[in-house]
Amino acid sequence: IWNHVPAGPPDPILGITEAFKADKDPRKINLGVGAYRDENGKPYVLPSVKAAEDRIYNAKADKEYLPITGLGELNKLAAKLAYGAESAPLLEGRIASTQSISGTGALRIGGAFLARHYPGVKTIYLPVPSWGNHTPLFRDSGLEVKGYRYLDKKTIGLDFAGLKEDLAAAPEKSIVLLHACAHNPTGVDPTPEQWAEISDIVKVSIQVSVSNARLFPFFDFAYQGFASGDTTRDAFALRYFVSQGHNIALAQSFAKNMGLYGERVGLFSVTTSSPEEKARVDSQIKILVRPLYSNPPLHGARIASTILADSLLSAQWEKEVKGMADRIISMRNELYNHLTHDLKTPGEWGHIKSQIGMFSFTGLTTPQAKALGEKAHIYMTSEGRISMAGLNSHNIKYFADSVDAAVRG
Ligand code: PLP
Ligand code: TYF
Repeated sequence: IWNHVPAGPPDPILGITEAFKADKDPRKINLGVGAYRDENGKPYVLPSVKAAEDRIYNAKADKEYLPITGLGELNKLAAKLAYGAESAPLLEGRIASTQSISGTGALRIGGAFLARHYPGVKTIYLPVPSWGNHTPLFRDSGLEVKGYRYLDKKTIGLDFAGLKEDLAAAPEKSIVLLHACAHNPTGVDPTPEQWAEISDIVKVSIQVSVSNARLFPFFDFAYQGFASGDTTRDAFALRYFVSQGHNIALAQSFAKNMGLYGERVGLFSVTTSSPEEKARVDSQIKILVRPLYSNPPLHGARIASTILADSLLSAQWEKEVKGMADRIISMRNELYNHLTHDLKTPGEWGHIKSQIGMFSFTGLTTPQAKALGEKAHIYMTSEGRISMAGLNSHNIKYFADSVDAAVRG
């Protein structure tokens, strides 16, 4: 009966882990998947998460189903974390939200909500390049997917002129996806001044009221705290847009910043114009979620809300996020120094230091990335993206030497 089903390609990112696992060389390094590793290359369970789990265990809570939109306490606390305690839509009770199966689930529910209810053009513009899963995810949720220029391959920096041109040319009332911080895969973020210009283009506010903005911004916020080490600073773009009166949609994830990857904790939210409108939107989100998975998982939601609800525990968590971000930043500096000063590797490597977040878009070509896998047992995406968190003081010299050899061919 399944004779006609063709074999599909492996996932371009998760496929790398398979190749890494099969490699028996002791020097091997996995820089493919974006998951934090500690100084010894090991997964890291945050002490604040362990403390929250102890509390949950000791409370001997039951395992009843959550409501369709998840743990209400988490929805409130997560909105405060992203939008800020002073945010007008938060204070005015007009943010509709649901807990989701991590960031991916938030994007998918968001896509489905927009496909069903957005009154404008059901096309979402993604940066080129964007996270590989964005295209299938939004297409499967019922939106048409197009791109806007983002990375300038020559400078390995932002193609700001191209971005502005493409967003200005996008049809009125289209949707635009923005990485709130720590752009994946490039590590290239707009500056605050550039964000302000992007906000204006999305709004084109000449006479139009913002509720009538030209484009509808959908923020993907998978790395709050991971970029700068400061959750408030990383929320700049999102909060700026909201302060400018934009109506926005938001996908949040606690996979990276709390290290809750496999627990699948995230949120989808959307700002509305009144508590009454919020209630209607909430009711439609429930109607979307119920036939998909009925209600979200419990344990991770309890962990995140336990941390966020307790001022001591959340202060501890903020320090731990900063610890992860700082380790990544120190790896950027070390790698840059090895390549530029020690090895004098041909090329310009400043972007390794200036890029932000989990990833560096190295500028290595697909053949060079392939050669690194085959000859040096170093695994990265074919577009030359490395997860900085896979580097540590034990393997960074070997990595830099191998990059140097690959570049010199
Ligand atoms: N969005 C971006 C840009 C990401 O990089 C990721 C994870 O790598 C996600 C969303 C969603 O991840 P998760 O579903 O694990 O929260
Ligand atoms: O490395 C990346 O860009 C991501 C990581 O369920 C990832 O693709 C892996 C699994 C998952 C979500 C994100």
